[in-house]
Amino acid sequence: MTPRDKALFAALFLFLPVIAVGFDWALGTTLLALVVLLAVAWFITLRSLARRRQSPDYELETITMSHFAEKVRWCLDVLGVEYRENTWIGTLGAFYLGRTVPKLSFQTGAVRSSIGNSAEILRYLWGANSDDPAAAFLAPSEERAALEKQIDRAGVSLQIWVYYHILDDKAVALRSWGADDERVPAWQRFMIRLLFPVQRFLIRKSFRINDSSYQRSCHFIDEFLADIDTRVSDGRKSILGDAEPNYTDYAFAAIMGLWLQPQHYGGELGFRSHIEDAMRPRDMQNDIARWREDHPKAVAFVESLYADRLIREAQQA
Ligand SMILES: N[C@@H](CCC(=O)N[C@@H](CS)C(=O)NCC(=O)O)C(=O)O
Repeated sequence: MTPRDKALFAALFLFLPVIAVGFDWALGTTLLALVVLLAVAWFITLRSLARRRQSPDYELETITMSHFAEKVRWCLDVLGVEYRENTWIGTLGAFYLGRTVPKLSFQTGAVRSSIGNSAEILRYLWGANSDDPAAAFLAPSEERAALEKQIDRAGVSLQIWVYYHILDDKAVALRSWGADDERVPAWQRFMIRLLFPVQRFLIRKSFRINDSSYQRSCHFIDEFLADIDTRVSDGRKSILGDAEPNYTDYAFAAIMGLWLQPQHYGGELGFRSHIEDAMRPRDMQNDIARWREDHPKAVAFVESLYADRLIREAQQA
């Protein structure tokens, strides 16, 4: 069963009592409806087992705008494997299904397995492809793992930074969550508009969005950018000084892409709901201008990786 099927069935099971009461069904009719639902769910499970060979190697579950999904997407692109992207609306999956994105699914023997959390996904991709020379950029080391931790922490700080700025602007928040993204199923785009106040409340609470968390996040991002700015100021191709970029460089660019919004953000399959500069709240624009000005080498590093990505994808097309 695909995640979408699972969500649909979960909703149907959840609403069955309401439907039964609404239509004044007798107990027998309600039980019959329940049996039919279970039978259909079973049929879909069997069918998906039989059809497993038709699935692409990898399926990546994402939302419209996710820098952690971008990190994995970029590595899949560099690895050169085939994958399909399933784009969900932002926040619904997290708060109603308890899953985060990115989530990667793949065939393991007779079953399809999946794994969440970008760092673990990259470790899996390395483990599964380590005999392929094209996967060398994914090889982990102590130094890379330490840098990745910092990058991911900056990713969380950026989530707080984004939400601090956009939650009071419904149009921008809805667009960031994918309300205008045609790849997202229409029912999810409808639900996010309906549930907007609830989602906003849940996000505020779970990320503890307030003045001091915003200040702390900005401080961390600033310090981290300053550190990277110094490291790459000698024109190196990789933050850790390797001859070629590795996964930590793509991860850094992907995570910082959230605020830099390079033209090619999301690569071939990613972000399609651009937020124009002028649409961003004024204070957000000010932070961006300040980071750009204070950390020009780090910004140039990200932009050059995105430019290379564009060239590489044009060559592959
Ligand atoms: N540590 C996780 C963080 C993932 C995360 O926070 N993802 C956000 C999007 S950037 C998410 O899942 N949001 C849930 C949703 O919007 O449904 C990772 O590295 O994958």
